[in-house]
Order: sequence, then structure tokens, then C-alpha cells
Amino acid sequence: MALERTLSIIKPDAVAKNVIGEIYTRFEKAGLKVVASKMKQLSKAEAEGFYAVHRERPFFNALVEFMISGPVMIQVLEGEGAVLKNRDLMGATNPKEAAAGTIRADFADSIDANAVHGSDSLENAAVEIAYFFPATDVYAR
Ligand code: RTP
Ligand code: MG
Repeated sequence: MALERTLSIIKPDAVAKNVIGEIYTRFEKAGLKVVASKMKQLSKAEAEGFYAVHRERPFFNALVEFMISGPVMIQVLEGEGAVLKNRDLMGATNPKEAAAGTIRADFADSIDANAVHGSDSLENAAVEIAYFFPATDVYAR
């Protein structure tokens, strides 16, 4: 498997629950390294741009309003097969369907407030990382 980087966001609900550290521990225990991170209050324009692929979906406005409802913690994770590994740690989009022991099963309340975002492909990961971090703010480790 190849060394990959993926974009992860701890969403406002999980930041409010004070579980940033618990989620970081899951990344680290799975062999993913945090190679960039920042806490940020997204503007509406930033959230709309980030989720632009969902612009036409019925849940788009609710998604954007949720993502700007409080600060988020944004990080780049690096490791073997990082994109899929992070998606496995996250669990299904709807926490009711998320496997036991996943981040969403343990910390998410609903399909809207579902604790974390993770890039869904290597290609999207590169775009999403560049959306939030200049290359100089991502550290090879
Ligand atoms: P994310 O992008 O946040 O990592 O989530 P995901 O890949 O698991 O799910 P995605 O299909 O990309 O959807 C983005 C976010 O939109 C909300 N959503 N609501 N009500 C609905 O049917 C619905 N579908 C998606 C979720 O909050 C999801 O995380
Ligand atoms: Mg997605």
C-alpha cells in the first residue's frame, strides 16, 4: 500500500463535545500521523466552497449551516492507505448505520451532526488539502 495523505475535519458537534483528543488518539493508534492541523471558524463561503460537489443536494444548506455553527478542527493525516483507513475509522455517514467502535458510532448524534469529515478519494484528498493548507504548512514526518 502507498503512503497517502487525506484531509480530516472534526466537525462543530465533536469539537463542542470536547473529543478532539480522543479522535486524534484513534488516528494515531491506526498508524496515521497528523502532519498539519488548525482550528478554524469557517465562513459561509468557505463551507459552501468545500462542499461544492453537494451544491444541488437537498441537504446542502443544512450541511453548510451546520459546518459554520462553531469552530472545526482541520488536519492532514498521513499513512499507508490513509484515505481508506480514515474512512474506515470514521464509519458510515449515518451514525445509525456506522459499525461499532467507529468515530461516528461513538461520537455522532445524527446524519447531519456526524462528528467528522474525511476525503473520499486520493484525488479529492489532494484538492481538499490544498483548499485549507498551503504546501509549506504540511510537514513531512
Ligand atoms: P463527509 O463528506 O462530511 O466526510 O461525509 P460523507 O462523505 O460520509 O457523506 P457525503 O455523502 O459526502 O455527505 C456530506 C455530508 O452531508 C450530510 N448528508 N446528509 N440527509 C442526507 O441524506 C445527507 N446525506 C449526506 C452528512 O452530514 C454528510 O456528512
Ligand atoms: Mg463526503
